[in-house]
Amino acid sequence: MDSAKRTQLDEAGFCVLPRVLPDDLLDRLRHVTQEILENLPAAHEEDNRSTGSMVSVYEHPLFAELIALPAAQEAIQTLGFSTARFSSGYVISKPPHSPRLFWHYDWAGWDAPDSFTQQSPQIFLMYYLTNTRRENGCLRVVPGSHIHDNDLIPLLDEAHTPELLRAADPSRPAFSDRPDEMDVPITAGDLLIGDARLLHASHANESGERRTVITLWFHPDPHNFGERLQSFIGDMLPDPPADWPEEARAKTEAMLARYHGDAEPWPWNRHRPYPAPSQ
Ligand SMILES: O=C(O)CCC(=O)C(=O)O
Repeated sequence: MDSAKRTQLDEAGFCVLPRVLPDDLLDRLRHVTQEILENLPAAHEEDNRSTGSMVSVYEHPLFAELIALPAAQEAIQTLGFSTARFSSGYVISKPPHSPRLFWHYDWAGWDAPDSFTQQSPQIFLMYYLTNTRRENGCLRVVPGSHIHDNDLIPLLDEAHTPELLRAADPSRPAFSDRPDEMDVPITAGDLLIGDARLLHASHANESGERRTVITLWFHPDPHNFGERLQSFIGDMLPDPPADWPEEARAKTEAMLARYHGDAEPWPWNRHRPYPAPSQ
């Protein structure tokens, strides 16, 4: 086990595992994502200036390889988890000269008491397809904000509203500089693993090139979660597309965080309470 990386994930809320993505898969992902992005209607990027394009990974069967990537499961095991199960994912591409991504967290099960324990209910696996740095829109994070209250939390509105997606008002706290933030520049092929409760955002892409990331959401050792949380996660799984080749469907299905019990799911709630309830 890599206890230094695990401690970083637990305490800071993220860690980077170098060279997880094989070069040939990186090349194929660049090619397929480029094709998908070229075919999007022009209005899509205009409506999503802050995030950039957002396309489900169910758009193309190549993503089954990424979802089931053995090297990613090995990386998860080096962090001390026995397994992690998949729920969904997106191709997120910031076009050249696009504004900052707003501060947000990805978790949406805030009614579950499990949301306030050390064990993460959800992690993001981010694969950047180009090297990232401040100038082309690298990730920014507020370390520790996945478990500790942070002054920014009560200042944030609902994430992913049309106004935020269009970056209509850059003076909003969601686009602000934070005293406790840090940059997370990445080398293409590295795997960035983060807690879905972590406050994160990105710099503006001031370069003339696209900056694309594929984000996959996984749930580490979900059998340890309360049943209502397992049921909540089970409820957010889209089925692998019926028109995918059988091999890609089977690969993806085997990774899904299916829940077969009858516990009532926690409701969908994207608002993190502030301060956090005491456990
Ligand atoms: O575009 C990025 O760098 C980050 C994407 C993101 O925030 C997310 O996938 O939740």
